[in-house]
Amino acid sequence: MFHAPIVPRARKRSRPAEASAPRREGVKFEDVRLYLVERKMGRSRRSFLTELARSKGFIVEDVLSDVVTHVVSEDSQASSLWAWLKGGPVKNLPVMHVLDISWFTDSMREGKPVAVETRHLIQVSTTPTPMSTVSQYACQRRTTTQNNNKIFTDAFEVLAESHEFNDMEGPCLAFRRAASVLKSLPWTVQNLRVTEDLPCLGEHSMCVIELIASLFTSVFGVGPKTAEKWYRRGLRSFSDVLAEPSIHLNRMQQSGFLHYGDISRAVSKAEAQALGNIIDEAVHAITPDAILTLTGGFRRGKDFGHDVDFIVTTPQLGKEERLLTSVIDRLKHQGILLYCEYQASTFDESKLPSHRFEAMDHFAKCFLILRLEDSQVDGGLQTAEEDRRGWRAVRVDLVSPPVDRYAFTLLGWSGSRFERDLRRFARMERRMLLDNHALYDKTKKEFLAATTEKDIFAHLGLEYIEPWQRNA
Ligand code: DCT
Ligand code: MG
Repeated sequence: MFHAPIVPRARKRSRPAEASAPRREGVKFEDVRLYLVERKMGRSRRSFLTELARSKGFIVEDVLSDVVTHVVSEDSQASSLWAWLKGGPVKNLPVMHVLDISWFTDSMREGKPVAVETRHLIQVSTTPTPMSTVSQYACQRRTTTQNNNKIFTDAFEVLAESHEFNDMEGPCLAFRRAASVLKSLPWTVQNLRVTEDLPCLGEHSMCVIELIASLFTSVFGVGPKTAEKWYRRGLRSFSDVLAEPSIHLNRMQQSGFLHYGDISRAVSKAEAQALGNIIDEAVHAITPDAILTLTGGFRRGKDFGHDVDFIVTTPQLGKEERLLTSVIDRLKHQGILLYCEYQASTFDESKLPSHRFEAMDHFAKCFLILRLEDSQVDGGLQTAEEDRRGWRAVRVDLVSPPVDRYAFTLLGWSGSRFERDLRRFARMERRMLLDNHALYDKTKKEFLAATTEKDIFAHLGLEYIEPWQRNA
């Protein structure tokens, strides 16, 4: 599973390397993940409080993300804090506690996370959210020189000038007004969702925002941070990036640019089937009784996907990792391996399941780009008319869990939001922890075994739901 979507959408997985993972030794409260808001608190006080909390066994995340459970802020004005939070990337804000420093100090004093009381909560007043109160009139907005949305306002102003040059007053004024609204925001627009309530943003402005927000992240191997860095350096197109001598693309990004056209195009069911045949041949040439299962969107019955996901394992517990590396070698010798990133297993069966939706599982896996020939696909490739190459690049993910974890991986990798809610249901309704590795019952303090997905649903006291009914 990779980061280059067909259409701009949230990255499939955040790489642990990109988010500075908090230290893990001495952690006492697995379920509580703090995030200290630096604004108003200041950097040095924030790092002091971070060290203090970690020394008491708390997990403190360096970056605000969906894994955070408790956001702690000091002296922030509720409305601007909430505006900033809602303008950010987190989707789980509704289930996060947004707390005053008093909760933090109470918890430090007690040496454990104290129960959240009303006095701890930073609540935005019952008036409409700050976004909907942004006036359409500049004379009712406070706009400092701190422009948090220069990325977008630069583009709007260029478009306004070009329309002015062509005597198109209407669009010119529209882009100027849109730029003016974004300049007044105390936070940076991260995606279209947060702009829905803003005034003066018409359809064209929204398109520009979406284009810019996803300009570079649609390249395989380029995340939001790199995209932002390139944009801030004035780069506006792929050719700008490729022509810029100071930019050194890593292997992943090189492949992303090299195969951009192919891997930005949807993969059809027939192409997925053809890839299944290729992987099946490779797997069973190495281990005749190996287990190969199609997962991801195609298992849920989707007709198209942005990649093809498989589970590859072996009935002999512990041999799965060697099987994966042998499959990779075989694909390489067949001359169809265009790119490979292999991640060895870091699975630790003593660790409790993590409820972090975005956490990558610890099983051995590989992210591939494979060359798929037209002749291998029933009905031929999904390529553009003028494309006469006779092949296309396709992204394929392979994950290799130990066979006793197969059911959990199959459930997890069959995915979509359904899986996230299954984990949330387990945690909130059953005091159980579920992830791609295991199911743990916190009441009985034991792991629950499962050889099929149905076993897991039964442990959770849920009616079994077929994969094609999980397109939540
Ligand atoms: N997954 C996971 N852990 C993550 C992210 C995803 O276990 N941190 C699972 C959920 C779905 C599965 O991996 C495949 O991921 P995607 O290919 O991104 O999802 P998809 O449903 O297959 O989407 P698409 O059809 O676009 O490939
Ligand atoms: Mg997929």
